[in-house]
Amino acid sequence: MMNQENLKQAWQRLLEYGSFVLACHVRPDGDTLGSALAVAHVLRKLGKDVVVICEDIVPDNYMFMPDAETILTSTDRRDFEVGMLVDSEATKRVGSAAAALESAAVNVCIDHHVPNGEYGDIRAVDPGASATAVVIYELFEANNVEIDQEAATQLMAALVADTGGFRFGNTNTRAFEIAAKLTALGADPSTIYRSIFESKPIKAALLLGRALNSLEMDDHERVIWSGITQRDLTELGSTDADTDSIVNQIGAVKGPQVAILFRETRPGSIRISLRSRGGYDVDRVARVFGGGGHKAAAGCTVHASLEEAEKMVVAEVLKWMES
Ligand SMILES: [Mn+2]
Repeated sequence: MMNQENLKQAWQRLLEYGSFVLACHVRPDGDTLGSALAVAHVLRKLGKDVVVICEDIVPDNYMFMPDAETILTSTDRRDFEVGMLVDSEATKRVGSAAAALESAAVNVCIDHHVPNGEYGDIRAVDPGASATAVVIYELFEANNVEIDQEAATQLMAALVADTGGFRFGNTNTRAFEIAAKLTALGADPSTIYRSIFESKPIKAALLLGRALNSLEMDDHERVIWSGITQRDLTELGSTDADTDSIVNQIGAVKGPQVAILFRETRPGSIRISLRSRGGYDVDRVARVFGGGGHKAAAGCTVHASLEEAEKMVVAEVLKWMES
């Protein structure tokens, strides 16, 4: 947890300014969206001029969050006093929103990823936090900022999303304590959970069906994987966003240590998502193919046919396992 004095200083410095641009990262998740919305909501209530930018369209399952419809995909304005990165630590993660951020007089970073750099004149970064929403909650609490039902819902959605509904390895006592407080402030865990995780379009469910139908495992059942072709997407009228949670479903099979989803994003280009359990490091495997991520979740892109990509990556995983 960040030191109270630093949280107080950071917030007091922010309040000196009047106009803010907040940038969510590309391929947005619930944490970047809910966290940015909560900061925007609170600042607007204080009479500030706030714009939230997310280059990619907000996924349907996050549209229930209060103020989600106010998020813009871009802005031509270059007159913001403050530019804020929310849930990322480098402007290259926010696409075209970087220009508005870089033109701002003051740069701010609120994040929970392990820092690679030192972006921002004002920083609230805590790698020990389950979500950026935790850092923001603590920022509000340290400064006696009123968290209304809207802000509580935005923060709770962010926390639920980043912890996979309090199931992932990043779930800790702070996450539960803050969730309890947000619930007391009016966030409804059941509605939030259902909106995020149980609001799949039928085409996404059918796509998951295809992926589960074509599951494969190596002879020793250490790795499990499946592939989705362009044809699968076209036939079901699905988009890439419909593939997002499939790898977690593959990883729900008992036995294998590593689950992989191969997605043909266009002919000859395969995007690969890897998940592991039992401490096996898939980041190392993703790096071999120019990608990366975390120990338990990583990704990369391979230029090959779907079949070739499956062979190469599974072989690499098995090689690491045997070494
Ligand atoms: Mn996050």
